[in-house]
Amino acid sequence: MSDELIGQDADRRRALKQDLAKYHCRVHQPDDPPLFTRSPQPATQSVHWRWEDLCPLLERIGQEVDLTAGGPRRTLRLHNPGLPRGTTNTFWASIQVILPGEVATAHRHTANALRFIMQGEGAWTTVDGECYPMRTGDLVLTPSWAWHDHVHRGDQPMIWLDVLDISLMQALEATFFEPYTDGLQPVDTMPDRSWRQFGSGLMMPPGAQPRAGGANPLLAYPFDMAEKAIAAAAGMPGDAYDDVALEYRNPLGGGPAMPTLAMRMQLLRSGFVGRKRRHTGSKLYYVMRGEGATSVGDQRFAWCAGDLFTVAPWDWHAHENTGGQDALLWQVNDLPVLKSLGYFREELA
Ligand code: GTQ
Ligand code: FE2
Repeated sequence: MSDELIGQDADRRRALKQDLAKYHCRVHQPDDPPLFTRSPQPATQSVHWRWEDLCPLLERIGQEVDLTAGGPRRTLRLHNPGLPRGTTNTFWASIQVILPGEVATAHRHTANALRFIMQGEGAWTTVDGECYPMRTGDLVLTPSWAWHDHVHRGDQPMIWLDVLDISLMQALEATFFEPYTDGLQPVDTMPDRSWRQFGSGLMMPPGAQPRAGGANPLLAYPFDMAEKAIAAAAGMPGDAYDDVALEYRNPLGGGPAMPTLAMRMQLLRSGFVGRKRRHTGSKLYYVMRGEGATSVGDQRFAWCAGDLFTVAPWDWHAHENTGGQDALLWQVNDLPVLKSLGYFREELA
């Protein structure tokens, strides 16, 4: 088409814009962004948060931000500068601070939530009446619409990573929230109920059923179990990209631990240099131990214990252990969403 014809078409499109608007219709405009790109062009950025920066900020919000009954949690939100809100395009990650003697009152929401304990002990979370102690490295799930509250009886501040599929829930306009009327919910006399039934991962009650809505019946994955599993897997040859990685699974059917979020523990042994890959879906890493570096796009994140970083969708990335010790990473990602909808793609270097 000649420039002249293209110009005429553009003029007609612009004129149509006015006439169509009152009927809530439009045609593609010359200055609209393209409908499709050959590959993803994410707004989400790959970001590195250093523990040395986070630590004083957590101390500060502990002192300066109140935790009130029925109010929001006291959290430091990990904000993605490429997005209006959230840590990635599907989930929010925040570090929650709870001080000795404090309680975070009960509520429930449609967002799926999980907690990975960063530091501290003596806090308990109750999920639909089941009470779980929280220790460093434990993973505790709060499935969609489960009542939950947190109580801290220890004598040191307690911090954990919260991850919720808020951006996804908001995009789907499926937000529901309900505060509990009475502060804290009643606690079952038998603690750790789901762990007692499903915690071995190998054996479970005959005829075991998922929770309401098909959710994972197991609510807690303690660190000592994850550590033993990783140690056993480390006897096998490593993976060229991830060295030794294990995913937390739903014991009923073996799917991801949550419908929208998958979690992994990953060991990068001293000297490991991983290969590069990229895939759709976003992920967040938390460094539990060791030192290393992850190249992401044209950035290089040199990380150590306590750091967190995201890998944005379709960003090339590779991990390496640069320290003299094994490195232990914990990961959460939204791959279950991509995979269940047929949007997962991966490219290996
Ligand atoms: O602890 O229930 O980081 O409801 C965000 C929303 C934590 C929680 C968050 C929440 C919670
Ligand atoms: Fe919550």
